[in-house]
Amino acid sequence: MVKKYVFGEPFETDAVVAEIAGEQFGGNLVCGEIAADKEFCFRYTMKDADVIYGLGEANRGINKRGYIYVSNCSDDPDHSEDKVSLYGAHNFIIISGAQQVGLFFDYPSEITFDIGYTRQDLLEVRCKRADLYVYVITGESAYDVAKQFRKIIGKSYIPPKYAFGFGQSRWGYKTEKDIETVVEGYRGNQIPLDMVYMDIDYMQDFKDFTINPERFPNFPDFVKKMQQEQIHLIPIIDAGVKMEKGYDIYEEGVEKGYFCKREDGSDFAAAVWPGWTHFPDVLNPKAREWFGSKYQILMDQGIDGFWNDMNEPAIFYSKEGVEGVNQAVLVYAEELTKAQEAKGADNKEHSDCGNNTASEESEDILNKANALPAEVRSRLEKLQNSPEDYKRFYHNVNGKMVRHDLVHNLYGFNMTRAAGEAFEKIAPNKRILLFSRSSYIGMHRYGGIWTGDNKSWWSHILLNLKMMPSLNMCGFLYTGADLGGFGVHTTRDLVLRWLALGVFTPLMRNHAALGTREQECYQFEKIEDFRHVIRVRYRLIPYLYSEFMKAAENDDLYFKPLGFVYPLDKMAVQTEDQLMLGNEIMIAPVYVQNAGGRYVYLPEEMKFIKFMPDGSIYEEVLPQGHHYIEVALNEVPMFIRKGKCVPIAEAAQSVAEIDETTIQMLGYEGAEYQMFAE
Ligand code: MIG
Repeated sequence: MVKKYVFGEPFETDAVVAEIAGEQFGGNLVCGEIAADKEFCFRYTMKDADVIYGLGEANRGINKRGYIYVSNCSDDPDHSEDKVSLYGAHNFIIISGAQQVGLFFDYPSEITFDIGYTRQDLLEVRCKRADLYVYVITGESAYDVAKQFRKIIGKSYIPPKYAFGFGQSRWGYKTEKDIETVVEGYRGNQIPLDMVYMDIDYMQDFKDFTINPERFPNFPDFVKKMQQEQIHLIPIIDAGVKMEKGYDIYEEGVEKGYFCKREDGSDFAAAVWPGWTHFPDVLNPKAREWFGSKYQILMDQGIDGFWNDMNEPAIFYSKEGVEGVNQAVLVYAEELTKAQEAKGADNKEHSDCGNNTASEESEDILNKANALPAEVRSRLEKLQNSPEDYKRFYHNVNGKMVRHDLVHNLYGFNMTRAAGEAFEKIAPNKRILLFSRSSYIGMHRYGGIWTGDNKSWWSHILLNLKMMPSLNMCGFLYTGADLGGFGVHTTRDLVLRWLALGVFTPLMRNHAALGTREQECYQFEKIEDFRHVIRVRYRLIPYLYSEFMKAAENDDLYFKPLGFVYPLDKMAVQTEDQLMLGNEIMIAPVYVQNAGGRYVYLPEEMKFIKFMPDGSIYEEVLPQGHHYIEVALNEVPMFIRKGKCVPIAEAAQSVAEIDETTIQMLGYEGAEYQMFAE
């Protein structure tokens, strides 16, 4: 059952699509209590056995207990354990214990989930303004509650089938040649591949929807040539539109008033990759339609997939911010001059008697002046994504000016919605690949997400795994992380182990940051190991695609925590490093360096499967309980649930080349599998 409570004057976020009559809150809740005065606060005392699920793309565990999380879409590339905000804002939690209660706080600005951080047994959700909708969902189980929530937020986005293939990306591919090298590296080594991603360097001066003509002299031909090799090129689109005379999108946006504005009505300027930019006002339906229509420029050149970046929106600095620092620099410069003058004076004063020591006072000034670069640097750093800047611009929402910080968490959602809504018009019968960095619940209807700038750390394999079911609860099915790790140098074993998890995530993409060690699969020794792992993905695609489609169609989860399937099994509920996938399998990747295997917990008897490097499949029935499984670096493990089976095809070089007539069933004898019928 779903109840919708209205507090104050909520902003219509369009997260929920079901028509539910809102009620004024009468003071009674199925669990916990609400104080809504000027500020809003939900409070609930957690019982020992309560598990708190949800929050989508958030740090830490599947069970969110024991920390604090703040929905405040942030461009922060350091996903260390202490971080409370990442790129998304997914304000849905499930309290699962004696009662099963889902809570969705539909509030587009900063909101805090203190889940046993301040006080170990206290769950507190608070935000500054008591203007929001709170949806309260009760059900039989956490799984049931999640599915009810998914029903009210509308169907999840479905990508084209090729997007279930493997993709290679790297910040730093600049030219046709760079991309051809990648394709040769894969095709030449018979490693399957369906997509190459184009990061910001394909653009002319980082201008959205442009192509650098020197690097890509005939782009449509190049796209075609790639398509003949079954490779889809996926360009990045950034939120900021470069301010440059003669750039049509900039000029049109200014003329039509489609950029975010300052209080005085002038267009707000922020520096991002292209230098000074304006942000399209994607919360204004007209501007959204306009910005979305621009994707056609690239679609007309053969492009059928995009990734949207920098849409928190990320800001390096604003005009106002720089002025602030300029002021500081001036003050310091003045101090520096004074100090030098003082030193000069001292020198003069003392030179007669041969004493060169500066007076204490001037020494003090000198020390201050010497500290200038560091201090200015830190001030400059503070300009990045500064909360002050988010108060400096406005959206035009149905004629009303709404200050950005009050709706901050909706920007990435609406940028992606701009594209998604446009695709429905431009190519109504075609699925276009689309995923975004920043998001709010509701965006799951228009695109997927990737989890942003992780690092080549072992702990981030596990973080990737834990985020997946939480994202599914919030509607995001087409998701995945930068495999091999984005930031810092990776290692061969890390890439292999991470790929063995990526084999199962709908979005399977290797991506790395500029300046880091090259991590394409052909860069390492014993390429055959990489070939094998990626081939396993392609063998599984008929199954993974079928389960994805079923989940999308039925508002179901593709990835589930074990506790959703075995809620009465305490051990299963506590398992944070294994996942259920679809209806048939459980995954348990290895995420520890130098480990030759790992411990797993089987809530029931299962068939342990290993895809062996020689192409054979190892099968062993294991009873319910704890086991240590050996898994070599070049093997891919998974488990098939008792009495079930999954379809496995022969591997292929691309999704289009998978031969469905080669499908065989793997698993328990006599079991049947129902393939999703298109
Ligand atoms: O400020 O486009 O998360 O995937 O490679 C960095 C360059 C901008 C951040 C994205 C990352 C991408 C990078 N971008």
